[in-house]
Amino acid sequence: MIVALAGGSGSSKLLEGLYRILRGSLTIIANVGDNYWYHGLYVCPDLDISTYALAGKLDRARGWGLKNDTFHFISQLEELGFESWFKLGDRDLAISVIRTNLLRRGRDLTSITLLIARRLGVKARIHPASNEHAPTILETDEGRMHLQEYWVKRRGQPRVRRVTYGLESAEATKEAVEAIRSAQGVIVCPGNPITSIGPIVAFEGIRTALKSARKVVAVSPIIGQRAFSGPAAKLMQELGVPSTVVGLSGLYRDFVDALLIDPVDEDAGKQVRAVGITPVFERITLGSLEDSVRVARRCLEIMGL
Ligand code: FO1
Repeated sequence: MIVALAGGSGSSKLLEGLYRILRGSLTIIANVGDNYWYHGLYVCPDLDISTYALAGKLDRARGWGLKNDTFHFISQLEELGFESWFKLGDRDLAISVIRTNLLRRGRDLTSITLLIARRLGVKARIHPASNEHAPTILETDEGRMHLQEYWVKRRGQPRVRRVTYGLESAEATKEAVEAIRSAQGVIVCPGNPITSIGPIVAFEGIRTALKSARKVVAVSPIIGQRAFSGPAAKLMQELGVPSTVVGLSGLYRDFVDALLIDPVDEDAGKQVRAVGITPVFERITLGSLEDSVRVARRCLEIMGL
């Protein structure tokens, strides 16, 4: 069994390649820091992005939501003068309705996520990092706000001073911790280290399990000493972390053994090695499924698989 830590659309691209190779031998631990209560519904974007990617239903161009979805629900909210900035699609809405109702009936997020994945024909296991609500909150120059409010409503514009992960009232699931403990290897997908991967590895149970995992390989979300998308780079810089593979290595040094880096970042190899991580050079732009499969294979090779 191979475990992948995933969050966001960057991660989903590698998940597609891993799933192609591993099918039922893949377990995903997905970020829950971006889960958001919206019009009484519990929306879990990273659980859904992972599920839809594996089911072949993700809108790849957007990187979230279901392909061929419509937005009548949102249009109606807008017409009624209610909040409509979070563009939850109509089909996507069905998933959130089911999830919210099952939660209200006492089922936990782990079993609900497995049920939805199974109903969509997914053979891999997808586990939320936690069953509890553990929101990623940003302290900004415009006040405290949830990640979705910062990212989607405010387009990542406020200046960020601090990020917290809601760890006081939440812990990692036993399924997530056990999956890492018994895995042949763990892959950290190319997600934003602050908002996608950070909230997963912040759970003590997960971090401890990662430190004794057989082998942990990460794929950099940063290419060419620049971060993947504008707000992500801005966020890292405002938190005092250079948005480079060297900055990333500093964040991952406790638990990652090897880091896949694009050859354009060859100069950073020495500094990555200096923090105790082995740099592995590989083209990591995941434009096509072939790219995703090639990078996924490389990760497994590094693990000796
Ligand atoms: N991202 C956007 O940029 N705008 C949206 O309106 C939006 C709606 C949305 C609805 C459901 C869902 O599962 C994800 C959605 N996302 C949207 C993506 C989401 O905000 C983030 O990309 C993730 O939370 C980070 O992984």
